[in-house]
Amino acid sequence: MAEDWVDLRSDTVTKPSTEMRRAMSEAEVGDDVYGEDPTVNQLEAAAALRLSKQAGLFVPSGTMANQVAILAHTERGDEMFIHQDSHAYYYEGGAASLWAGAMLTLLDGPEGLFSADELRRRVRPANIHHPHPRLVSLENTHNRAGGAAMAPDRVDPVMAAAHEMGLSVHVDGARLFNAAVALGVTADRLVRDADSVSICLSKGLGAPVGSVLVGSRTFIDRARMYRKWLGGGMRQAGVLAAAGLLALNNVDRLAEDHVRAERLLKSLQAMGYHAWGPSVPTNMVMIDTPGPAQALVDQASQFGVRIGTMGPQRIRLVTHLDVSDAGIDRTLNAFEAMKAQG
Ligand code: TLP
Repeated sequence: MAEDWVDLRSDTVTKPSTEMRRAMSEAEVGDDVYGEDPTVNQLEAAAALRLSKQAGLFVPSGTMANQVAILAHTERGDEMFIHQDSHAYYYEGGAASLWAGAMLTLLDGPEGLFSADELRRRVRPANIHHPHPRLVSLENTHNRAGGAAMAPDRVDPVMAAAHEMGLSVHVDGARLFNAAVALGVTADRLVRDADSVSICLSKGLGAPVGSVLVGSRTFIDRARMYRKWLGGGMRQAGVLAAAGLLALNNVDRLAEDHVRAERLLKSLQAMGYHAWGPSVPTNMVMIDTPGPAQALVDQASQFGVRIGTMGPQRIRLVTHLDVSDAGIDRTLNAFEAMKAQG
């Protein structure tokens, strides 16, 4: 792709900065499978501290973080409750059934979250006919809900209901820091009652690779074994963790991405596009298209703007640290020209 493209397909496309590349090349490393990589150990501790949990586990991707968490929380055949639009159900290739043998029960609710009452209604009493209800998986921010940030008053009651019924709670916090910045609360507050949380370093935070799963020490010890099962034990992974440590410094600047996404949203709406975002938006804008979304994607590419589809008639634009104000101007000019082209 030409260097001057504006790439709004995802915040996963960010490239490591010069400073990050330098830190990677200078990282102190060891064999992490022996627990001897000082930079990985530092990153795991930093992530755990940041989220007020006891321990962390560095994994190659957000998908592996979620899957390792599901494996560590469940036994084969256990029931896991998840919103029908969540990444761990919608975009992970059925992996929870493949690896953990979990039965996924899909719940619905506005903006990527079901209510505590809905959860109570769906968790069935112990009975030989029913699977063991074991896990609730939440996602904050919620990707398919347009990057919706979920405040404590929305998630706390769901977590409380899960715990009342003896279920554990995992939070897919791939973009948890976006939620924290948008809501003006600390990230650890958002996951205060969660038993495990995964965060991605390779999205808006700008690291090239990596996620961290955090939870209690016992849980992380268990998770380490499952990471091994999935082949996610990396050796001198400190070169990657060094980037992750710097990525954690990029949390405050996520606010800039949110401002840019808001400008995109308002301007696209003013042009007559059916652009929308959730009630607490972050770094995403969705556009519902009257015709095939792919046609708009192809059209935009002629203007040097990359966007992605989220369904046959839905487009997603994601702001991140490699999209500047000039990139937003260029995108808006492209959409204006596309409107004129019809
Ligand atoms: N999401 C990607 C695609 O897979 C859709 C994106 O471009 O948004 N949890 C959430 C909430 C995610 O959005 C993603 C990535 C993941 C987990 C998985 O992370 P990776 O790609 O590192 O496995």
